[in-house]
Amino acid sequence: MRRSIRSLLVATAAVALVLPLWAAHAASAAPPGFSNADKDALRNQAPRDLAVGSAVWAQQQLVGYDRKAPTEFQQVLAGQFSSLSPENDMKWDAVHPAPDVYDFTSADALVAFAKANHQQVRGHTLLWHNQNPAWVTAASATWTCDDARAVLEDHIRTVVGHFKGEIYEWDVANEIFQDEWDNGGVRLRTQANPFLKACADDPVALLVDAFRWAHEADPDAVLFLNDYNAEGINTKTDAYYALAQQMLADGAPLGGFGAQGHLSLLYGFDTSIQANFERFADLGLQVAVTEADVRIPLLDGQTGPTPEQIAVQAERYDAMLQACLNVTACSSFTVWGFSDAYSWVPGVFPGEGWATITDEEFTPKPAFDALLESLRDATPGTSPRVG
Ligand code: 9MR
Repeated sequence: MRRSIRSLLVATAAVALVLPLWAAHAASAAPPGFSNADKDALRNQAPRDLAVGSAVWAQQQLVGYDRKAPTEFQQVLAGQFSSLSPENDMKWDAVHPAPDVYDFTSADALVAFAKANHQQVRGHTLLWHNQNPAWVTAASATWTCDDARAVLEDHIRTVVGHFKGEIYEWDVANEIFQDEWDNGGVRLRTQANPFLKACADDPVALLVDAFRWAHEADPDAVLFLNDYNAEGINTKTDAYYALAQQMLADGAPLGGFGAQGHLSLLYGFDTSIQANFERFADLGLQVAVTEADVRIPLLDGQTGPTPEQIAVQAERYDAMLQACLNVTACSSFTVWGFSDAYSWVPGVFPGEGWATITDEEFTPKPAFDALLESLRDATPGTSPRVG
């Protein structure tokens, strides 16, 4: 019978009752009921220099966190992962709801949870065409490039400055290239992104400055470009490769390239991900898998995935992790939520789902087992990177 995280929680809780005092002290970093020394935790099997993360929507899951009474979700999040990404809590609409108002309530809750559980935080995101507050959309209609620059600079300096020292990697620019199938093909989003639009005459200069502002606000954070459909070598990643070279030549403190890793079994898997990572690493950049999930088409009348779909899902997750493990410059591997209970997928892709590594009750799927095994094989016997 397959092991479930729920049964592990119960088992560790029982062991905790008979732990001697010295052991209780050693285990105090973990929330009650879940030991971070658990051999079956992803974070404990990862190589020391690889963060293994999950996205979490802190406003929904972490506000009000009580270390002494964590929810089951919080116990798994703390026990399995060494890194957290704010699914929505650091986006413009969350932290900057009005021109002169910054609200870090739920983002601070995420950072506090991460600290309490010896986790790192990946910041997400500072420049994007989605989830901008209404005031940005309205004001941008009449922005000059100088106006846009002033608004973006204030935002970046304030947000990155607020979290100075707390964030190891920031997705500074997210999804700034269109796709091949978009009107105009692969090119910078100088229409959909209000900041790039206002500065369409020289969007790269704006990007260089955005990275510079972020770097000045927190010199220790590694600053990333991040996008979907950016796993393999394709026209979009070719454009990123050229942009990265240009930004570096222009002196931008660009430090990393993130492939989100939102895959679907409706499409094939591009096996050039490792080669893609290697070419960015050769520029001196870190690379990362930042938002992995693998959604499964569930046809009408299909109550769950077929065994074959489940196996292919595990292979795809594992292929992304393998590419990361095989490239020394890969610094983090993050899943975009670990449970189907809270996945963004069904709401956005009707007819697709089952995209994460545990089911709605946090029972590990074969994809979870595949990741754990690969981490274990990569570095047998290592201990957590953080904590
Ligand atoms: O998972 C996020 C979901 O809760 C939001 O509704 C959505 C809004 O755009 O954003 C999702 O996260 C996205 C991430 O920020 C950037 N890459 C794609 C992710 C999935 O859409």
